Amino acid sequence: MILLVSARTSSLACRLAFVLAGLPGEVRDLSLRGGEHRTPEMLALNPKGQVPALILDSGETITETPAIMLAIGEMAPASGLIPAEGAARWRVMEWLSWYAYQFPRAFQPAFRPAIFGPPPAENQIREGGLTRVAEVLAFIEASLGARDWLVGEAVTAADLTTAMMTSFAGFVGVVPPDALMAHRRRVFALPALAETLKAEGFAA
Ligand SMILES: N[C@@H](CCC(=O)N[C@@H](CS)C(=O)NCC(=O)O)C(=O)O
Repeated sequence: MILLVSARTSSLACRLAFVLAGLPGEVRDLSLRGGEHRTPEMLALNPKGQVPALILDSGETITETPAIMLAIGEMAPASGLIPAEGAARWRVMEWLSWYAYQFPRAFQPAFRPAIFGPPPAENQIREGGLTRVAEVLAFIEASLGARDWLVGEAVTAADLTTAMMTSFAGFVGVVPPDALMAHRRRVFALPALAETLKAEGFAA
């Protein structure tokens, strides 16, 4: 099994899940700048030309963060990343679906406003994105309350997409609420993640 990622991109969340799950296989870090995700070989594996992508031993490729998280969680049930059943499972899927909508809606205009409109509109588009980033973080903060983890008593896939978004907020210059910084510290302190976080360029 191979997980295709690129350091300092949203693929971080699936990369953390893959490592926490302890699945056999390789994490392959592609340079987006170098176009490594769009070589003929990579496009044959994933015509979307994006990371993350999970290449199964069968040769099938699974894309989209929520689907990859589900695959990883189901292949490693003991990890608890995707709870086995009931409301906890549905709640994690709810967070992942919400992430899949909110991340491009909020963070992409903040990162790359030029994709969404011509130069005169860029600043306004960026500002709109930054406002939505702050709203997304405030919503997570309110949902987390005084708890350590978003769902249940241990880390789940929902905490990994959240920790990634908390990091990305910093990249676009939005200061995350203290509670989310503390939440990210809890995620990043998981011993299994130390090497991966170093490889992604996060200080120990
Ligand atoms: N909907 C996808 C989005 C993946 C995505 O946007 N990946 C970006 C990195 S953050 C990418 O590969 N960009 C390179 C490109 O589109 O050429 C998911 O949630 O996994």
